Amino acid sequence: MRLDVVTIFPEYLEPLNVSLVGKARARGVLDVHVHDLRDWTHDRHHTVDDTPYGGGPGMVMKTEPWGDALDSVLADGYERGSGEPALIVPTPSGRPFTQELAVRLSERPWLIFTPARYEGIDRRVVDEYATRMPVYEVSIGDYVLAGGEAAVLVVTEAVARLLPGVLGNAESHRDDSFAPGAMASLLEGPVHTKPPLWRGREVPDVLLSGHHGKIARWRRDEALRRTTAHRPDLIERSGPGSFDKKDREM
Ligand code: 6GU
Repeated sequence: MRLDVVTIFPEYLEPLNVSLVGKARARGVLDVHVHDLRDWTHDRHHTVDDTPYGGGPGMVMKTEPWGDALDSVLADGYERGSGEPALIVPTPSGRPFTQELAVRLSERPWLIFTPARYEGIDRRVVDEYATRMPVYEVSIGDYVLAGGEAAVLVVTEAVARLLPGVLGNAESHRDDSFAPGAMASLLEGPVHTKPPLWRGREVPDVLLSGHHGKIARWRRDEALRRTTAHRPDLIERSGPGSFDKKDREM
């Protein structure tokens, strides 16, 4: 998969060299290109923003640098046969970024990210590229960041770990919170490892019992307890009866 990021803070994307995403790059699973938006400015001050039409606070990112940057990135990718691009526009007014969207994005060959600073990018830029490729405007949560770069790191990590050959153990995302399947819509419960006794605290007996049926039921009960406490909305959303008492007792 090819990833392009156009930003005024290329150094903000340094974490893409580390850990799981860094390893995916080293293995050739991910081909990452980070670009400085100011490379496509032509004035002495490398201006990327201007005052908003209609008034109001803050500044808006200008059309021309973004247009020239995206044209250049697209030309390079097409030349190299990178496949069909999709544009990912991080914005607090986007659709929620979910595991389902991460899975869909992980199936695409080429993602181009446009993290903005200030009050966002002139709307005409998104409208222009939306005529040429799928555009996903995404928000990573109900809070406001100073810019989209942190969201690019979030989306990239969620997508990269789904790519074949990135996670050591292919089963590792089977039980993820939010993964489809039997535990769908439940958060993962607690986990334990050796030693069996630490500062007077024991690992729950059931986990040492070797009784796989009992272990599976305990894990499901704990997942349900945790979901009820932290995300009651996930239980509501799954519909009445999904997690009633009878079901829980299996
Ligand atoms: Cl993608 N960008 C910004 N600036 N703030 C956010 C966000 C994105 N997602 C949630 N808050």
